Amino acid sequence: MKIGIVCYPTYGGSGVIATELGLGLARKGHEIHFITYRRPVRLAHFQANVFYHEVDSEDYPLFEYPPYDTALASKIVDVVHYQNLDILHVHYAIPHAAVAYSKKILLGQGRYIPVVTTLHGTDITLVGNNRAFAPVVEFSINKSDGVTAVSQSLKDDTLSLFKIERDIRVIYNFIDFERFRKTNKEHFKKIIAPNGERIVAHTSNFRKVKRVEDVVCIFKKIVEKVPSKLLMIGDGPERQNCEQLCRELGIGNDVRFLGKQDAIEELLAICDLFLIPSESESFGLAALEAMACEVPVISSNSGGLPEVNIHGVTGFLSEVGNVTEMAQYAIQLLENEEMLAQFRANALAQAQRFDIENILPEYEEYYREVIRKSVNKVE
Ligand code: GMT
Repeated sequence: MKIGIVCYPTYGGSGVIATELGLGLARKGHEIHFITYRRPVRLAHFQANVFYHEVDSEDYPLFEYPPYDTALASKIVDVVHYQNLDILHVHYAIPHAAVAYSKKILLGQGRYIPVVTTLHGTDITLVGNNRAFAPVVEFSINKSDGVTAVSQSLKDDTLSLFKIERDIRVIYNFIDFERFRKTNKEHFKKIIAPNGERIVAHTSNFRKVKRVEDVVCIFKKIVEKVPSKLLMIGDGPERQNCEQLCRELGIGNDVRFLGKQDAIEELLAICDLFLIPSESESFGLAALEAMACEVPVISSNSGGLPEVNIHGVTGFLSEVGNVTEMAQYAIQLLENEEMLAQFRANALAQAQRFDIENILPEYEEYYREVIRKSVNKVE
């Protein structure tokens, strides 16, 4: 198939999933066309049947905001037409509602392009916080030929927030074990934890919703009982406050802020525990990445996290904000070598359920189904 992928190209999970999906499909022989305003972070190397089309929405002195949606719609029309795509896969209803324009324009040219939209969460929670976006998100979902959600919880939230006229297929996020697996990085470990301390990690884009200050508060309680180090991986709006809090709590020397990292798997390989206390999380790809590297997870129980992290098996889950309980669970695990080893094995086994090798065929099958149903469609 010739597949166009429209995504948000940043370090966020949706961009990662869109890119890895495209690369995986390309390995299986499909021709993949990424359409986005910047090269996606994980699209680093040349691959024969992968193409990248940059959306160029230059600033124009007359306009206060660059007209990104218009530029995107035009680029989609161009790529679908000249590359003769079979299907478009759009990651996020917002900001990619512009796809609806492209469909109409192409229809005027006698071309029906089927569109699959994958919901990743933030577009849905955005509407939860601001109803002003609801009509556009609802329209994008209802006008798609196929809609997928990355967890059952996100599907349920979408159905309760919007008037949805079509079926939503749950296709879970996935992990590539070629890359995410436990490898021997003892030399890193010696630098970060020279006295054999436990290593705890958190990865995110440091948005408010990630509750990074909870990560610090949990760690403060951990380090009082178990000699440990905390790796804070990623960057974003809350990083500064978080660093300040570490200083105020007197744990600055035990916490390393590493910023955005490309080879996260090399850091996860030396970790004993992963913390993700998010306020809302449609899936929690970061938790899955940790589990694939045999790292148990202490998380909140929000959104899709309970579908990934299994309480008492791969880690523990608590109510959002219950840092005391999360710290107790963490200490319980870190102090018990046997239990930790069992949870590590369980985390890996659970992550294997989300192996890219199992999930890619689900997308391929779904594309075929959507294309089949779109034949002879005129609206
Ligand atoms: O969580 C973020 O801030 C990033 C966001 C994104 O758009 O990349 O992540 C969302 O999509 C990921 C991939 O499907 C999920 O693993 C995250 O749980 C989801 N984030 C939220 O729902 C807040």
